[in-house]
Amino acid sequence: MKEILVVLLAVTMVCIGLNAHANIISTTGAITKIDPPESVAPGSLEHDTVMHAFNEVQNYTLQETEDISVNITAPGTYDEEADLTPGVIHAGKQVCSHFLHSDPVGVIQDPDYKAYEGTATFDQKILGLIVLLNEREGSDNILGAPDTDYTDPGAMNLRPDHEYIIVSQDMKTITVHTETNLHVDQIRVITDCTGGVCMASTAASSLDANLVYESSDLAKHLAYFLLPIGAVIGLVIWRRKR
Ligand SMILES: [Ca+2]
Ligand SMILES: [Ca+2]
Repeated sequence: MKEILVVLLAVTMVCIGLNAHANIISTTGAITKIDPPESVAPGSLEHDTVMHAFNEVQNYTLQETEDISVNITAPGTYDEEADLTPGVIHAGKQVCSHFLHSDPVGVIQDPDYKAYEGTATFDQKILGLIVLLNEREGSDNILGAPDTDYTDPGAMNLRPDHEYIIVSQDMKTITVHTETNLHVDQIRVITDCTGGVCMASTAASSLDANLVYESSDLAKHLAYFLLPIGAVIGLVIWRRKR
């Protein structure tokens, strides 16, 4: 019996280690989750009513020279640059990253624009948001999706009286209202992937009404469920043979 417990514990630990990742688990309004696109360069992923959101790197440990400066690090409403709560995510931290992108069809001149509003919820806590171009540049090489082209980056910039971001008290949901014309509006969200999130991820996915549950998640969670059972059966058979 003691051996069975040890095997169960060991398999559970493997599950936690392998599944250190963070997901966009639900979206509302204009924000729609997609797989990482080929490009988010201006003109390459356009839509007049959809702000696209996708996961970038997963479970990445920031290296020695890779401190990441961010613009928002606390719950609250941000509708101008003066509201920002800047900070640094330091080397050694395990992070996941996510990207939001709006780009209206064609080129719209001031004062016209397309407005996008919606929410995105993550299964892990947000460490920081990048909404300004200064911080955005330099983070693409570290946190960008490996096969996505980030040429000619943009940022949200929080135009006063027009644009805002609300970060929820639990640091897991953002509400975005952005207005885009000439260029693109882009936001990078960095979440905490310290340790593992196997149990947390499963619980969050099954609790959420509008969850984005991919077939790969289902297969993974099924594997996590079956692995310990298989291990125990194997151990019992092995002990009976001795
Ligand atoms: Ca455009
Ligand atoms: Ca804008």
